[in-house]
Amino acid sequence: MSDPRTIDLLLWNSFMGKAYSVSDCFKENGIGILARVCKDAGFTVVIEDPARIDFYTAFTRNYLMPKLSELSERVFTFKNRGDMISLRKEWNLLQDELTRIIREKMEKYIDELARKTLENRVKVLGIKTWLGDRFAYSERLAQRVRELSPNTLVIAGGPQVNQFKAHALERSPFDFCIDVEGEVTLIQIMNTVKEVYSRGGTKSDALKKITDLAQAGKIFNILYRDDNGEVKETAIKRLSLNSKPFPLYEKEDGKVNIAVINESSGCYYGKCNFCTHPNITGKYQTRDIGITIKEIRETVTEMGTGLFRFAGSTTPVSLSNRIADALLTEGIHIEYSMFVRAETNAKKRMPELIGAYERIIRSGLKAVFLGAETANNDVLSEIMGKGNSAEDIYFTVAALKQASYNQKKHLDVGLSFIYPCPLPSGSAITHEQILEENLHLLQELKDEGYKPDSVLVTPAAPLPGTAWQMEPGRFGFELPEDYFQTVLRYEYELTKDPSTWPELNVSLHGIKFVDILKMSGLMEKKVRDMDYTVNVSDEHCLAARSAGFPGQKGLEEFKMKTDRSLLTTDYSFLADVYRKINTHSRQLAEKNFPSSHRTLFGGEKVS
Ligand code: B12
Ligand code: SF4
Repeated sequence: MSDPRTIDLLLWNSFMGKAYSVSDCFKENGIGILARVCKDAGFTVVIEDPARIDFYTAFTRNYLMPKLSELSERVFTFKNRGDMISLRKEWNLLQDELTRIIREKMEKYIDELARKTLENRVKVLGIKTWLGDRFAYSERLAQRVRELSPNTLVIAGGPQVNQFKAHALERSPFDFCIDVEGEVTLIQIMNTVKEVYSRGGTKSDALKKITDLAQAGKIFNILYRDDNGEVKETAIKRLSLNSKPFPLYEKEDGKVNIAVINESSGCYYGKCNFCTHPNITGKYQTRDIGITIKEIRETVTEMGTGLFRFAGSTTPVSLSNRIADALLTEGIHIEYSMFVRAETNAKKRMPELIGAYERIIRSGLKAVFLGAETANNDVLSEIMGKGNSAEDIYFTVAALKQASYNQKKHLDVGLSFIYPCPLPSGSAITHEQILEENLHLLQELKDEGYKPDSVLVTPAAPLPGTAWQMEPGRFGFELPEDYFQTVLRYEYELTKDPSTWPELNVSLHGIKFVDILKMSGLMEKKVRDMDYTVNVSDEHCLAARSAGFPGQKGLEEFKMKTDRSLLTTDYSFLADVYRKINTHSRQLAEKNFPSSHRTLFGGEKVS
């Protein structure tokens, strides 16, 4: 007897009850790819993606908004220190109350989603997990679905699973997790479930069948529990990037029209001791330029999208140069941003690098982001394993900036530092010295006319699967027993003073977590005092410029207003920004059509 369940897969992009960052609402390429393969395989798929500004606005609305807005006006423009202390206190109390309200809303939302799962007889609930609260709510939904819709199989995947692997399943109520990429494994599971249910089987039959297949090594990329309840993982196998399908986006999906393109996956260097990207993406791959261009072209013509973000952890200049050539040759007009890495021997290679970056900028590159980490060469090699030097960082930034001056096109360059960071054991290097050297590099870049547009400072954190986490002693970290399980759900309370954040029992060279945060804050303040803009990433620069915020002043205004929007939950500014970005993205796309064919993507004729 065939099973009457109506939805094969409900795919939920996990969310935390409020907006987290400007980029939340960008087009969801990961979910788009999964939707494509499931539909191609004949399954009915429903996507529940709350990361849309209309949804956020309606969902998060709360009575504290006017008060938070009024207070934020004063918090952001405070004049005297005495006032600040009492303002902060009031602000933190309001934030606590907001947390309570959001939690209540989320409980209700999760309950409704679980009921929807039951009513629609969803066979498989797939959750794209993210960090912090979003992971905790993913667990909450899985638990509620178990209670209300016990026949639904719950599978988690996405960045947090990719990062934490077995730890993401160990104490979580998911039935299975899928690591690294979902397309093949999810379809295999869906087919197994379909087959079991069509024979009149139950969820426990499906669980057993999938576990048996996993134990026999017949399913790759799956995290499962063996007969003793121990979490096991099968071998990782990835699709070649060339055969990875293009995402299937719904039209008018309420998202921001910035699309992510898989021009490469992971990092060609992949040896930094602190970096989790290789662990998340698996083996580095580049995609055939022709396929990348095809995806860009299709996204431009079918979705009316002209803004892009490359997905590679570090797009090598050789690859971006070839993509630029193809874009220029084919006359495709887009704007995009990406991650880059400081080039080795950058000083010697300046003319070559400037030439390459000029071409890339001409093809539409608007913003890049690169990790400097530190300006001290011993730390770069012994601690970071970065494979380049402070000189490389300086000359890569200089080449990027010089290329943009030569082209008379602005390029936003974001530079990030890890401070405080581990120090080589037995060396006389101090944190103060590192701070000074970092600031000196920034001063030099500024004095020589190569000032980066944004500087990010993050404290050192041993992320899962990195050398820092696997050999904490070597790098001066002390980590608690339950480190993974704590960090898995740890929410950075961005709305609050770090001194009020929940304690994390981690130390670096004996420095406690709260003091690590203070040191990082100190560097950030000093960088700000040098007239640098802080904490704006490349995709945020792309968003700011597309929404019409020019120059340093524009970027500062954008940052301040988006922060306030996020902190007060008054999303009117974000909604306005998104409208402008979408108009800009559409106008860029329209440049690619002959004027007689230009239509607004709502269907209205432009000319
Ligand atoms: C491009 C990128 C972005 C883009 C696009 C994000 C997106 N749509 O996925 C932008 C710039 C918008 C972005 C924003 C953010 N990002 Co980002 N991003 C990346 C980057 C560089 C590549 C991601 C990517 O496109 N991969 C390719 C696609 C196809 O993979 P995918 O989306 O993960 O989906 C595949 C698998 O994960 C799996 N899968 C996904 N979902 C599901 C669900 C199920 C049920 C299953 C079975 C499988 C499955 O199958 C998919 C298809 O292969 C990664 C780092 C890296 N190199 O991986 C960081 C990364 C994913 N981002 C990260 C973060 C923190 C963020 C932000 C929270 C940053 C911020 N403060 O704003 C936001 C959150 C955005 C949001 N939607 O809420 C972290 C995630 C950490 C974590 N554990 O959660 C990463 C790992 C970087 C890092 N810091 O280490 N990001
Ligand atoms: S930090 Fe950058 S260069 Fe180093 S491995 Fe990670 S992505 Fe690659």
